Amino acid sequence: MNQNWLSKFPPLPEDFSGIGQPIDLARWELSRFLPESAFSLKVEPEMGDAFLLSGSTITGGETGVLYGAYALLRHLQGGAPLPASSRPRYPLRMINCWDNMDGSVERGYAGRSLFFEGGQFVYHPARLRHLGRMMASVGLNVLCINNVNVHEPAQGLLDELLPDLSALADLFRPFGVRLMVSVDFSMPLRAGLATADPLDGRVQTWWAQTAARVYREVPDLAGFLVKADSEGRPGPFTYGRSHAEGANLLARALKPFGGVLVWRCFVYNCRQDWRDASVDRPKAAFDTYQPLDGQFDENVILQIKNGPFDFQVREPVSPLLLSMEKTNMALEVQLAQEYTGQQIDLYTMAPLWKEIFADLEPDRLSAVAAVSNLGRDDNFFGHPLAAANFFAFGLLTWNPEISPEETVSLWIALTYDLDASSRQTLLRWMMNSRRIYEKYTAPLGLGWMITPHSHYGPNPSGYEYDLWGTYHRASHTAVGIDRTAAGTGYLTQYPPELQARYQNASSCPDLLLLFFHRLPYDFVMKDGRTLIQRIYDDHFEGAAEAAELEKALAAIPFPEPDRTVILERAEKQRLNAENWRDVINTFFHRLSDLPDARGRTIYP
Ligand code: GCW
Repeated sequence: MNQNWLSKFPPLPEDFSGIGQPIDLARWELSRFLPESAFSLKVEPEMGDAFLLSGSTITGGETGVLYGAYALLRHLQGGAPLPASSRPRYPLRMINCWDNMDGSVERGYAGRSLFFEGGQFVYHPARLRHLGRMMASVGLNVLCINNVNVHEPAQGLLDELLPDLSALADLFRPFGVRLMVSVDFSMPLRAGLATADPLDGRVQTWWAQTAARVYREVPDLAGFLVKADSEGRPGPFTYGRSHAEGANLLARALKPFGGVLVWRCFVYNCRQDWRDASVDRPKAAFDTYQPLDGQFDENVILQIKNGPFDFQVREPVSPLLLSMEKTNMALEVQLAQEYTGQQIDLYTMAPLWKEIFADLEPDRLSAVAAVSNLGRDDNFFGHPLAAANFFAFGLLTWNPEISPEETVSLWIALTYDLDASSRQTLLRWMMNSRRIYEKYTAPLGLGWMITPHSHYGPNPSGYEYDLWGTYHRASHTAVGIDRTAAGTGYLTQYPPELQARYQNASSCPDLLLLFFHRLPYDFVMKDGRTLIQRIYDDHFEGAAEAAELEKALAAIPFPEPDRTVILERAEKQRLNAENWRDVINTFFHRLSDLPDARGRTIYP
C-alpha cells in the first residue's frame, strides 16, 4: 500500500481488534518508534482535540492524545517543530467526498470511489484505515462520504443503508474521524410524504424521527451536509421558504443528538441568459444569504466556497465570508483539481488558502471543509504530489498561521528521502506551481476559459454564450467585466478596505484586474506593458515554465512507482500548457488584431 507522507510509518496491523479508540491507536503508533517506557498517555476528556506535550507525557482529550502522538511522530520523522501544547483553530475539519454509490466520483481524478461500487458499500477495510490514518495524522476529523448531489440509492443512507453506515463509522472511530452524510432536501417525498415544505408539521416530524433513527445506529455522526436550490437540487425555494427556514428544519432534527447541519451557499442562477448583463453570478451568494444573517439556528453552519464563483485558479475572497456577523460559517475549498489541472498538472494549493485566510480573519469561521481529491488509485490521489494538498489542508485547518512553505517542505521530508538540493528544487517548483498553471490558463483573473463540463484544457468561448453566468465578454477592443459600483455593483458587497483595494484599475492587483474591470487591450499595466502584451507574455511564460518543470521533476530521484506517474503527468501538463498558450493567445490575437511585440508565433 502506498504510504505517501506516512512512508516512514509501518503499515497498520491487519487485526484491528485491539484498537477501538484513538488512545489505543496513539499507543500503537508511538510504540513502533519508542519503547513503551519512553512515553505515557493521559486522557483529560474535557481537552477534546487539544494536547500538551511535557517530557515523555502526552496529555490530551480522547482525540487530543492521538493528535499529540502524530505531532510527536511528525517531529521525529520529518523534523517538524514540536509544540508544547496545541489545539485546533476549528472544531470541525472536514473532507467532503463527492462519491456516488455507483462507484463514480463527481470531479474525481484519482480513480473510483473508496466506499461504493454498484449501488452498494464496497471497500477494503485496510485502505479505509489508511485513509483514517492519513486524516488523523494531519488533524482532520470529519468525513462526508457521499456526493452533495445525492443520487439514488444514496438517499437510502438515512434508511435501509444505515447498518452499512454504522459499520463504516465503527471503522473510522479509532482515528477520531466522525462521518457525515449528504442529504437531499426532498427526502420526505421519497418516504411518501406529499411535500418537503419546511414549515409543514409532518415534514418536521419526519426529519425528527429520521434523525433519531440515524443516531441510534451512528451515535457520533457529525451531522448532515446539504446542497439545496443549487444546480437543480431541490430546496426550500420550491415551497416559497427561505434558506434559513430550510436549514433550521434539519438543524432542529439534529439538535437533540448534538449534530450539525452544514448548508452549502452555492446558490446562483444556472439558467442565465448571457445577453442579460444585469445579472452577475458572483453576487448571488451574498444576495441570497446576507439578508438572512441572524436567522440561522446555533447548530447550522453555512458552508461557503472560498471565492464568489467556483474554485477558479484565482478569485477574490467571497464577500459573504466577510459579511455574516451572527451565523456560523465554514470555508469550503476544493482539493479535487476540477479547474486546476485535474491532478495531472501540478498545482499546490497552500499558497491559495493562505491568501484567503489573510483576507478573512480566520476567527470568523467555525469550520473548514475541503472537497476531496481522493480515489481508488493505488496512491489515493492520482498524482503523488497532489497528496501534499491534502496534507497541507489538514495542517492549515489546525493552525491557519502556519506558512505554506512549512507545510510543503514537511510533506516532502516525510514522503521522500531526497538529498537537500532535490528537496529544495521540489519545494520551489511546488510552491510556484499554481502561478505557472495560472499563467498558461487564466488571464489576469478571468477564469472560465476552460472546456465546458470536462473542465480540462482551453476553450475561450465555451462558456461564453451559455447559461452558467461565467462570462469574460471579450470583444475586439476590450475584455472583462466592470464589477465596481459603476458596473454590476459586485464590489460594493465588500467592506471598505477591500473595495479600496480593487476599486481603481490603476491600483487593483494585476492578477485580479479583469475580474473587477473591463479594460481595452491597449490599457497600460503597472509595469508599462499593455494588457494584450501581458496576456501573450504570461501564456508564453507559463508554457515555457511547464516545460522546465518537466525537466526539473525528471532530475529528482523520486522512488518508483511515483517517478513514472509524476513524469507521465508532467509530460501531459507540458502539452496541456502549450495547448492553452496557443488557443488563448490565438483567441485574443484574432479578436484584437494586435501583434505580439516580441514577434513570437501565434497561430492564426
Ligand atoms: O462547479 C460545480 C461542479 C459540480 C459540483 C458543484 C458543487 C457537486 O462542476 O460538479 O457538484 O460545483 O459544488 O455543488
